[in-house]
Amino acid sequence: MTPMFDQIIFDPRDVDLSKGPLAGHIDAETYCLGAFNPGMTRLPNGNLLLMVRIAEALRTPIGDKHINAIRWDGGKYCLDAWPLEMVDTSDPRKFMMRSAGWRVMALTSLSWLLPVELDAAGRAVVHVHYQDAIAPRASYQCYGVEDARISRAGDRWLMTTCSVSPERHSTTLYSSTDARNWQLEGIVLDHQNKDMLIFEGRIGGNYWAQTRPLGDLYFAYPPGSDWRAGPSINLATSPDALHWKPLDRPGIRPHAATLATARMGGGTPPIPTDGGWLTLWHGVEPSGVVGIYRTYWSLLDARDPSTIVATSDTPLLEPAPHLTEPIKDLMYLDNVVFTTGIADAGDHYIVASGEADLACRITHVPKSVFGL
Ligand code: MAN
Repeated sequence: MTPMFDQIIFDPRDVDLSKGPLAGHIDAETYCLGAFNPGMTRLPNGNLLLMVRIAEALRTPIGDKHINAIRWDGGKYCLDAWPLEMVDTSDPRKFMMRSAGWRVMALTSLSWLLPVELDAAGRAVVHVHYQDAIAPRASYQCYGVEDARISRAGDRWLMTTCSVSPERHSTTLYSSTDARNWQLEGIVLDHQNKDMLIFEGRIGGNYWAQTRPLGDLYFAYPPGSDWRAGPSINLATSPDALHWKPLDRPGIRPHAATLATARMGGGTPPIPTDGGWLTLWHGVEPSGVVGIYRTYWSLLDARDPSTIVATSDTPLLEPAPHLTEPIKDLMYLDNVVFTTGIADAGDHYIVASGEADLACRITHVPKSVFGL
């Protein structure tokens, strides 16, 4: 596929942290590690809204044989100092505690959400709404709010985010009647759930969502099975978007025939099309510390989204080093494209992704790619 438009639209150089929610709260210099993984929706004025994940990190996290992490603490922010000998810092996004009997980590940055308004075509930034930034507000988000996904649901908007804390790593919901002022509705999926996408439309009166429970224990499919055990995209339904019942049937699963999608998770909220629900998702090929993230697509049956009507094993989007070339000095990992938003634009879709956990990438994809 040759996209009609494929560019980095917003990156850390565009972020003014002195206008952000942490400004003045931390007695240490911070910088923008990444401005990425943007949720996206169309605003009432026709423009596009990106909810950009700003990962704000300490300029000098290590000192005096300790590594520091930022934490929200009831309206204030504080630094926690961990002795270096206690931690493993090989993943640039996090550090792992060595002594725990299971995997325990802390983050090298704290994320919050910055509303960035684009023009209707998604080609240029129109305004950055610092005053409407979303920062942690509850103890279950004390390590940050990440990876917004926005769905239009009738006359309101629903936004899922990943909330990070020692209490749990959960999915939280925000709602809005104008996509500008967001109300925190609380946790909707418990520990080890992120990448929750609410369908843009109801089925049988219910809300539907793709979910992605994440653990480190899975049961093997029998030898010769089409499927590979591991993180997959499941489905859930809800009468009110707050209380969710997992669907008994599986959703999108890793195929045994390829390692390219050995791990997977939802990307964009499923949107209705003539061919069924269009969903973009990420597949991860194990490689190095983080893996190679690519974007794939599927069309799901309009009345039974557990049935896949069409899909392709050719990636829709791959990491694009040529796009991040001008900001390569800011890169701290590579081989990641993480698609998080989609908007209809007539003969094509505008697709929003995080590139390399660093910047926001906008790609225009002709509908014909999906047979639409
Ligand atoms: C993973 C990555 C990070 C993220 C943490 C916590 O390690 O997706 O970017 O901060 O999970 O959600």
